[in-house]
Amino acid sequence: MKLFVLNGPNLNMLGIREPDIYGAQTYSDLEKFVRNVCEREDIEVEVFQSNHEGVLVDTIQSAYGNADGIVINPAAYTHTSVAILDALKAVALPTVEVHLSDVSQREDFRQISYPAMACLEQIKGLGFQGYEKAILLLKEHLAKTI
Ligand code: CA2
Repeated sequence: MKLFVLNGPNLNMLGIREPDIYGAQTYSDLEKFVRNVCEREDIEVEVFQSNHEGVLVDTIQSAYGNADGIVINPAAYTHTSVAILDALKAVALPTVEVHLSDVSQREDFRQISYPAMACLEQIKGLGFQGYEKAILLLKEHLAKTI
């Protein structure tokens, strides 16, 4: 079983500012956390981060034939990107959307998620644990379908 874990713009800045919203840990801590969970669960993983919408679309497309599922935190593109939604629909892989913060309790502009329309579930407000929950959810889902 292989997963792609994709992170969108500014998540590489984690731990540098706004620790009250996103926590004090860094992006490198997040990557380590995801790798540890996947190793424990015997899942192969590739972890990506990009600040560029087109690169995220290219990476989603490259999951086709190369991964069984996708965990994605599209960051700010969550609220704007029909291109990311279309890419997820195009590859049609089981996908879970994750947000570190509870976007439902934040500004109005964060209340829409385009990618969520192509996702099994949206997990929000659990910090790094949200990625673990998403990985376990995909593992369970794929065990029934592969
Ligand atoms: O809660 C999340 O995981 C978000 O996807 C994070 C995005 C935000 O635009 C989404 O609405 C919710 C922001 C990414 C990280 O932004 C930083 C800003 C300042 C310092 C460090 C990271």
